[in-house]
Amino acid sequence: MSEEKTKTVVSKILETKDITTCDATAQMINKARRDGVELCFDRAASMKPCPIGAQSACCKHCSMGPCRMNSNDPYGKVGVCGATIDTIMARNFGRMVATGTAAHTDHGMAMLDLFREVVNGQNHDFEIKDPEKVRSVAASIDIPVEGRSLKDIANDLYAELERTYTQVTGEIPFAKRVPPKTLETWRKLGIVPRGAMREIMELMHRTAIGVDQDYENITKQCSRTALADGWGGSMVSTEISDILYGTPCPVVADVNMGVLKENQVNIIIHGHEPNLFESVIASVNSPTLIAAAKAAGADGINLVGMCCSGAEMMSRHGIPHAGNFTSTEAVLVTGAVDAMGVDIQCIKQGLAKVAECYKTPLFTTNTRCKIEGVEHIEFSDHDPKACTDEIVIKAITRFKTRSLPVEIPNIVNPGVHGFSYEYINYMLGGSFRGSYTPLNENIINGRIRGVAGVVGCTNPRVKQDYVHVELVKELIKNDVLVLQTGCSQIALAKAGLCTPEAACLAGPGLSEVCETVGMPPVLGLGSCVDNSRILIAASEMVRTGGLGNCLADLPVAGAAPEWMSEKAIAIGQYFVASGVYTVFGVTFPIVEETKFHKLLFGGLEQQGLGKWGHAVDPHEMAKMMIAHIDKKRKALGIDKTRDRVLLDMADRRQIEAA
Ligand code: SF4
Ligand code: MSK
Repeated sequence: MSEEKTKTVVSKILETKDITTCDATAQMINKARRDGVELCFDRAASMKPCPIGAQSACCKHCSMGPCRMNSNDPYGKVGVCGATIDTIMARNFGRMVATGTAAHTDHGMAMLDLFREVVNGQNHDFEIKDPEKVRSVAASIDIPVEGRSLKDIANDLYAELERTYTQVTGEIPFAKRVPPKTLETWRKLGIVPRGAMREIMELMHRTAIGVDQDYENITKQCSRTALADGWGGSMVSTEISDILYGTPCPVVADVNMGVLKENQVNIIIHGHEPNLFESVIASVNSPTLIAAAKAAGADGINLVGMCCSGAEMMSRHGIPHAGNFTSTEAVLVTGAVDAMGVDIQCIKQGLAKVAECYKTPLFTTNTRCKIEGVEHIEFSDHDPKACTDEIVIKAITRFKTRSLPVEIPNIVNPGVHGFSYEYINYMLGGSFRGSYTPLNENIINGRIRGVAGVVGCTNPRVKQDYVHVELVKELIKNDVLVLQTGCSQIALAKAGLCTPEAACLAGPGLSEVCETVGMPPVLGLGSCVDNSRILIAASEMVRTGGLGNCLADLPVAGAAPEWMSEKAIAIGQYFVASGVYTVFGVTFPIVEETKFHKLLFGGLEQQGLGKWGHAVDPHEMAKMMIAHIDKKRKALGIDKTRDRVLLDMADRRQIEAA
């Protein structure tokens, strides 16, 4: 590396202990610095965020601007067109929701395209792996299943789910899964989604110059669009992935950079859609390619995941996982990665430079996501192995010609992952009468105080993994059961909290339940589109009874402590619109004490929905979430039962029998 380049990096140096709590990533940051290679952490340190943009107080929606508001006196001026601070912030927020929703729904549509072709017999490279799930999803939206062939049911299911995207009037199919009282609130507010394409289009239209200039009206369309994501595109994506590749059930999987093997051909797949990854699994198991790897001097081929497709494959197949979003460049610093294949979403352009520095072949594979200067090997559902075999062959060549020293952090964290909604049902109720009744009973009797969904990204603007881990530790210590997805799940896995043994860190009530059932206090559900599993689980809690009539009644809360993507804003808004108190960390794109702020952080709750919260400190965040859970317990009249947490033998037998 050139001396000049090294100096640039060192001049902006931050102590690794201030950057990450992940020891493997810290080791690689130090190595990158020695090598003079810049990572996202260095770029974050040298790129000061624009304070006006951070508060969403600027607009560039037309060429009369850009217009910047003064956040100290937000009502002191308006844009050239007269737009107020509330209009500007609501429009900016709306466009984030639209983008995030578009990402998840486009992903879901790709899954649905493949499903259609499999059902029509136009694609023989993939198949339906979980026929029971075809029937259960179909039945959940009133498609007759009794006495019908799988093909007929699947055809009808496709036709119904296509409406999630294309329908111009009416309600999306999965609205039928929404608890009736929640749906009634949505209908009253006019926010039941029609079809995702229509909602995204309308939101983009309404946020243009001179269209919707009423922040409350814009926010309604934000909710309607976000709901088309959570109960639409994301849910379709999860359900079809389960149908085509199998519904997850718990598997033991290793997480962290130590899953790379010096004497093997290491291949990392990173992104979001499972199709690429599933095909790579087939390629790395090809006897011909294994023989080629051995002929090149390797002991074998080692397939590893990262980010969300990694989380999905870990949950479904137990494939090892090397790290979350902020570690995707750092893992290349090991020098041990012989190829990285990426598809869509959260793929940093910075990967290209780091890959070049460490001579790792990087491949884009999806026509929607190319990177300037990076080799593209198009992945096709019709000949999937053409792409994935080539990636493996190029990885073998790189292994054979490895010329840089390899340094793999010797850290591996085993854990249990793959808690689908269906498995939680089975785990709690047993195979004969799977149900959420034991969960509800344990919430009512106070052993479990409530349930929290802790999800989302990591962000180099905050210490990697720290907020996730501290928040979750505090929640479980207070008997809050935690459900996880995405990069957050990987942070907790690295901290060792995805093991049944971690029950010892939970409060007395939650640890008792965990020990009885044999589950961790932190349940990993998969990738970021799999947040839809949390919606389904929450709906089942309402249906099971005893915890109110709608999602907003439940003693639950959500958090994305280190969020960074617009997808996270869409997810947050669909949880809020579904009735969940949702707390974000890092920063929130809003000027406090404005009318728009008051609407998102309080007004929506008064309309019968949930509300947003924001805190940077994980302990403060936990306090806010627990206070909300306690508020809901009180409203349900179950607040007194929490006094009874020390269990005698009779109590234990009751849990076991439940
Ligand atoms: Fe300025 Fe209005 Fe144009 Fe936005 S839309 S840039 S506030 S003039
Ligand atoms: S990958 S959206 S950084 S969770 Fe889904 Fe992770 Fe957030 Fe991307």
